[in-house]
Amino acid sequence: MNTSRKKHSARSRSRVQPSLRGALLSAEARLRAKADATKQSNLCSGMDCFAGARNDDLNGVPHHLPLPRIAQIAPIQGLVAGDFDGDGNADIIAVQNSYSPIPSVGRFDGGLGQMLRGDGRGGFVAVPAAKSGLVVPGDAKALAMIDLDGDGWPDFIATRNNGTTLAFRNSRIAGRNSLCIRLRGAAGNPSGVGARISVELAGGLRQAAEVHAGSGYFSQSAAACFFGYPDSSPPLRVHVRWPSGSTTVHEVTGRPASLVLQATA
Ligand SMILES: [Ca+2]
Ligand SMILES: [Ca+2]
Repeated sequence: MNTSRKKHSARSRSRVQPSLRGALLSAEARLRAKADATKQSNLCSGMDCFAGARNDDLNGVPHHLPLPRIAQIAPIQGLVAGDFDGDGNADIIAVQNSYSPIPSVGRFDGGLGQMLRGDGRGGFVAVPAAKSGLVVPGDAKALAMIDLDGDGWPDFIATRNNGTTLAFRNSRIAGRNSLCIRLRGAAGNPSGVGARISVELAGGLRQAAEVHAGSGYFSQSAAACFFGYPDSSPPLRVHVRWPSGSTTVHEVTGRPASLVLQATA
C-alpha cells in the first residue's frame, strides 16, 4: 500500500506541478505587466499612501488623492493631523525612515520629516523644510502633538531610535490664531476620549475635531483639539457631543488661547 501511495503521490505531483508552474508564471507576468504599466504612465507605485477625498466629479464619486511624492520617499512611522498654521484647513506632519528592514533591503533613510499643508478640499501640498523648520533625520518613530508652551498653538515631539528626542515649537503667524480645547469628562473617561468638538466662528464657518487616544508608534498626543482662525473671524461658541451622547454649548468671550470645558457646563 505504501508503494501505491507513493506512485499515486508521484502521479499527483506530475499533474499538479505543471499547472502550478503555469499559475506562477501567469502571476509573474501580471506583476511585470503592472510594473511596466506603472512606469509607462508615470503613475504612483503600489506603495503610495492615499489621503483626502473630494466629491468634485460629475457623479459625486469621491476621489482619493496620493500624498506628494516627497512624503513617500521613506516609510512614515509617526503622523499627526490638525490645523498647524491657523488657516482653518487641516494639515499633516509626518516623520519618516526605517532602519529595521532585512539586511538585503537596506535602510530607508531618505526622509527628513514632512509638513503637508491642506487646501481644505482633501489635497495636500508639501512645505519645504527651509520654510516649515521641520527637520527630523534618522530612524524617526513617534510623533506626538501637544501645546508645550500654553499659547494655544500645537507643538510637536518626535522620537528616534538611537537618537535624541526632538521638540518643535510652533511659532504663531501674524493675523492668525489657534485655540486649544481640552475636555473634562465623566469618571472613567476624564479626557473625554470619543467626544466631538465643533467650533462656530463669527464668519459662519464651523470646524470639528474628535478627542482620541493613541497616536502612532508607542505614543499618544495630548487629549486636546486645536482650531485655527483668522483675526477677522473669532470663535463664538463651542458645541460638544460627549461620549455619553449628551451635548453642551459653550459661549466663547474674547480670544482665549485655550479652554477647558466641563460636561456639566
Ligand atoms: Ca492649516
Ligand atoms: Ca504652543
